[in-house]
Amino acid sequence: MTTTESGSPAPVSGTFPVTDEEIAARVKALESLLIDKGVTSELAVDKIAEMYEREVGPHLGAAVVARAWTDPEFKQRLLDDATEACREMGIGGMQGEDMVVIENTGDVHNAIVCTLCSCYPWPTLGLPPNWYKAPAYRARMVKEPRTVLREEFGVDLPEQTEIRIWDTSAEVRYWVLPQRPPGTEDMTEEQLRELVSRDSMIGVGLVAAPA
Ligand SMILES: [Co+2]
Repeated sequence: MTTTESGSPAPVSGTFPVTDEEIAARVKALESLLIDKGVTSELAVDKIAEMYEREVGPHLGAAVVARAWTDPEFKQRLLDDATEACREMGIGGMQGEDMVVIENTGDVHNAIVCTLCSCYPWPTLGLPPNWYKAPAYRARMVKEPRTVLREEFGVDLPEQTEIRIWDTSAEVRYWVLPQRPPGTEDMTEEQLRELVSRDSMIGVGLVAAPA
């Protein structure tokens, strides 16, 4: 495979699939071929998919967030170099080589999108949800984020809150450190983890205070 100077795979001109449908069709074709040739089995393919659904998923990102909320030095390291800070916790790997975490505050709300395709920080958030890959989300989130957040995700931000949208790519995979909700001062890191949703780390949700 051709690689760019930064070491990430470069698209092969003219043959690179561009839509999710094309990618899905190619994956299916490859999967059938590999199974036919005895290279792999349906079970092995399912196991990989399952790993990304169960083992590698937003609960890992949630653990990182809970640690950042309770350990200011870790939080600083996370904001300085997310890939390295996650590695400290044993979290990393494919599609997470260059992660950047941005912090939500009372003044600024951040959210991520991949305008070109569906780049996403797999090691901390798992596989992207379908809507993240949808052309409507990718286009509208850039043009009218406040409306999308309110109408599609029920996040109604105050007018004075600035919204910043980060275009995640194969080179830089952004994700969001959500705000720690009030009323959680006495909670342990383990308890805090349970509060952190995938959507809050994409920036299309807020972390709700415990009932
Ligand atoms: Co992309």
